Amino acid sequence: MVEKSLVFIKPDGVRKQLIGQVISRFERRGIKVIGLRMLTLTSEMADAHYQEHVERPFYPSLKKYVTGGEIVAMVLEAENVIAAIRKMVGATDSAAAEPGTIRGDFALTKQENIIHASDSPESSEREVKLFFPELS
Ligand code: 3AN
Repeated sequence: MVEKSLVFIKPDGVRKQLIGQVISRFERRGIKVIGLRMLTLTSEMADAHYQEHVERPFYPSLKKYVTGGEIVAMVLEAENVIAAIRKMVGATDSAAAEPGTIRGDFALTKQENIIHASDSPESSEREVKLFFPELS
């Protein structure tokens, strides 16, 4: 089944000039970029995007980090792409992420982990609507 995934390169990824390298990994795998935009997350968008984390103790720090610089958001499309991208991204805690994954190659901490990718068809639908209403 053809799926869409909402991915964004977080402020640390943009600051480390990894935009091209991250997008190349998806393109060379045969995944299509069907939407692409650079933006800075507002407080409201961060709360909406991380709705399941807003009450967590780490959320104030997470919010400061994700709203603290430009991000590059994109919609990626291919067959069964949500799970494939999550594998390419690697574990949430970059220190534990396998080498060869984006986090395993470019990051070392749990919070500053370079990239977000939708974790299910339900999150993808919600997140694409939030970032790219014209594509949902
Ligand atoms: P993933 O990004 O792998 O889907 P989530 O959805 O559990 O992981 O977490 C969203 C983001 O929140 C992570 N990418 C990371 O930046 C941050 N985060 C998650 N858990 C923690 C934690 N225990 N401490 C600090 N930041 C965290």
